[in-house]
Amino acid sequence: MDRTFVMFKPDCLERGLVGRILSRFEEKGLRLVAMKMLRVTPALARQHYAEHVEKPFYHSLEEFITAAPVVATVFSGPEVIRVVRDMLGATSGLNALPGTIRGDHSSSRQMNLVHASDSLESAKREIGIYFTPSDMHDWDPALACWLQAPSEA
Ligand code: FUP
Repeated sequence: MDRTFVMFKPDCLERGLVGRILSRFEEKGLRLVAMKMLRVTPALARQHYAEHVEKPFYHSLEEFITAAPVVATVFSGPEVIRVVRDMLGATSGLNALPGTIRGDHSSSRQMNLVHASDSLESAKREIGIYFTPSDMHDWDPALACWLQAPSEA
């Protein structure tokens, strides 16, 4: 099963939305396999957002992502990288469709509540930044047999 890195950003904590949004992933049937709370430092922000460091919005993005703690998680599930990105919606909450997490709760391009990996390669890279292999807890929920047919596995 694939894994994806999902981070509840400072606005999510400040607005008290972590529980509600985490529940949406649980209700979808995704499996939580790692979770930790931390404060992103400027150095960690530069590592996480390496592809954006030279962009004009980077300074503001770094200030935002370091402004309060985050909750870093890993979820597993079938096609989980695409499924979580679809659940988040477009990057800007103003463009994200109603029914998506950002569409329902965000009106901002920067304060878009949750980050999720956009490819297998970035999932591996981002999980490696925040977690060690011993932080991962693969487990088989008793209800798994009611989430997918055996033929789909
Ligand atoms: P996403 O993959 O949806 O998280 O979005 P991007 O990788 O394109 O952007 C990374 C983060 O930079 C986003 F969470 C929002 C932020 N951002 C800005 O603050 N301003 C911009 O103009 C574009 C992105």
